[in-house]
Amino acid sequence: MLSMLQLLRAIPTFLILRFFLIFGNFHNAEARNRHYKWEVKNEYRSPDCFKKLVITINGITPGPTIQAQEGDTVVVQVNNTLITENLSIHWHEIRQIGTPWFDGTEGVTQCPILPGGTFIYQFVVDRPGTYLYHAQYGMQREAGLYGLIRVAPRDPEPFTYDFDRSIILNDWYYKSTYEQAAGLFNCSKSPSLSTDVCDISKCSPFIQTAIPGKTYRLRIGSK
Ligand SMILES: *[C@@H]1O[C@H](CO)[C@@H](O)[C@H](O)[C@H]1NC(C)=O
Ligand SMILES: *[C@@H]1O[C@H](CO)[C@@H](O)[C@H](O)[C@H]1NC(C)=O
Ligand SMILES: *[C@@H]1O[C@H](CO)[C@@H](O)[C@H](O)[C@H]1NC(C)=O
Ligand SMILES: [Cu+2]
Repeated sequence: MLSMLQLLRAIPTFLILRFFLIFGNFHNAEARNRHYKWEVKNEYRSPDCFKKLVITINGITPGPTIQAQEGDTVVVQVNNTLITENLSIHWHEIRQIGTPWFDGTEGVTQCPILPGGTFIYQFVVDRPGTYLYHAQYGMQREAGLYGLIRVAPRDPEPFTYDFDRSIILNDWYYKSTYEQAAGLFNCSKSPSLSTDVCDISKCSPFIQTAIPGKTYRLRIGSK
């Protein structure tokens, strides 16, 4: 008797679940808006054991990965919480058809986002693939202000894999980017992986483990 009652109670839940499953599938076929809220600020980080002032988005560098599907509209509210620096963000290889003012080229297609200011970028990702976004102001990109945009295709992918991994290549200096800017991308100022600057026994560089027999998709971002 009790189990019958539980079954009856479960029916509405089941129906609601079904409804969402159907609704979810239906929704997937349509272009959607992908909303992001970012807070950009200066913080201390030591990704390879060397502590330095970096620029984070919502506390992390590289910044959050934007996930969307072909044809979706990406909406990113960017709050500039840097104390003294202007800011703008470029969405690399996104064509900005009909929205050139969201391309992020500071001083050309937009005024910079002033310290304490907010700007909402809104653009369509019309082609599937993996893209980069990065700061387009000063050397903020080298200070950590960059990340990935993953745009899934509408049609199923023609290949299968067990894991989907991303690697972004970016310049990284131990001197602050303000000092570094004086020598303008002077490579002889970049660090080596010697133990005097980085104790590898305590803090290794990035390692990607792999399980034998599994297929990995690697998305590599660089510019
Ligand atoms: C960004 O700034 C707007 C306007 O000042 C504010 O409403 C919002 O809460 C801020 N968002 C974040 C993530 O700090
Ligand atoms: C920030 O941008 C404003 C408007 O373009 C400009 O007047 C100001 O000089 C810039 N500030 C810095 C520190 O570059
Ligand atoms: C690059 O940095 C090195 C070492 O600090 C310095 O000797 C050299 O003059 C710099 N080159 C330029 C073009 O600034
Ligand atoms: Cu770019």
